[in-house]
Amino acid sequence: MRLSIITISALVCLAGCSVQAPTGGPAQGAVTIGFIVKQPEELWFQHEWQYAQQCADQYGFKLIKMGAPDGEKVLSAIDSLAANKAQGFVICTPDVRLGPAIMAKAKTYGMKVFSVDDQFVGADGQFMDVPYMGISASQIGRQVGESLYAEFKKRNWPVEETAACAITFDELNTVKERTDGTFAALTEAGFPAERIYRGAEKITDVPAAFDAANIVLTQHPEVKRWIVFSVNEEGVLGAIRAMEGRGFTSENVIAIGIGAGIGFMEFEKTQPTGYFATAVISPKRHGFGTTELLYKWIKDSVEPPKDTRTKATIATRENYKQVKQDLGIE
Ligand code: FCA
Repeated sequence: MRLSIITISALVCLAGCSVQAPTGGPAQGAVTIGFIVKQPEELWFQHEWQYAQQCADQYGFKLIKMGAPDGEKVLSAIDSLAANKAQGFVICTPDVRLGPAIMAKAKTYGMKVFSVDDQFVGADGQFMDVPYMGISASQIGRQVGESLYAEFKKRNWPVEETAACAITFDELNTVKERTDGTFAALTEAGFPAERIYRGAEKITDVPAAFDAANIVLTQHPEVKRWIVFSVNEEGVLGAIRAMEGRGFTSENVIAIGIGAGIGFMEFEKTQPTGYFATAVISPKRHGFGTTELLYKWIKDSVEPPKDTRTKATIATRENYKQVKQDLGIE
């Protein structure tokens, strides 16, 4: 499931690689912006880049996209951006506790910083006062729970044969809030809390979710029907693949992810899988929107809003094309 390093480097200038500045440096008044992401192999982040590039093309500034999966790569990415005369960057950090180090380095170069998806946490454990755009995580998690419960009821599944598999990653607040929200909505609707089994993943990707789900499945061979939720689409997909490996199909799995990539690919398959719906969030708002706010901050000194939360729309195989069109995503 992981893309090879060659594929990744073809997609992205990994942190530390040098980007040639135009001869003589950027023209007077020219703007250069970086867009650093923690997991460049994840579709969500590739889509954020795609929309950030649309913004750069529309306004005519230079965009440098970089993948930085750890702290060292983040810091060298910022050095590389400085060498390319970037005035600022948008970042989804690989670790929210890097916030103070990132801000300190950006300050030495006089760069502006806009955080996206994952919010910086300071040494005191509080969220940092840095412009941020993220999803309305608890609310979206709840939407997932309500939709899962509605489908469970619609199918008339006997509760004693059904359990929920939650693939979680509690180290990161924005994703913990999602699975906590789903748990709350399911239990408030009447699903028994003791039938929700958690599998903690080591990182938020498909192979890690696959491993976490296999542990849950091994522990609960008695379960005949599964409800599945997680922090993102990858978490749900890993669980579905693990379930398929044990003979579960769309007939006995109801899974809902959060994202705007892999879920659509599941819907495009002729044979339905357990992937029942996606809470569609917008990589356009996060990619284009953050980059545009940062550009205006650099160019026209327009201060961006401090905290922006975006919403989700639940889409199934039946209506996902319309939902994508409504959100203006390709
Ligand atoms: C976090 C998750 C990603 C994506 C993003 C909006 O960064 O790790 O998968 O859901 O929030």
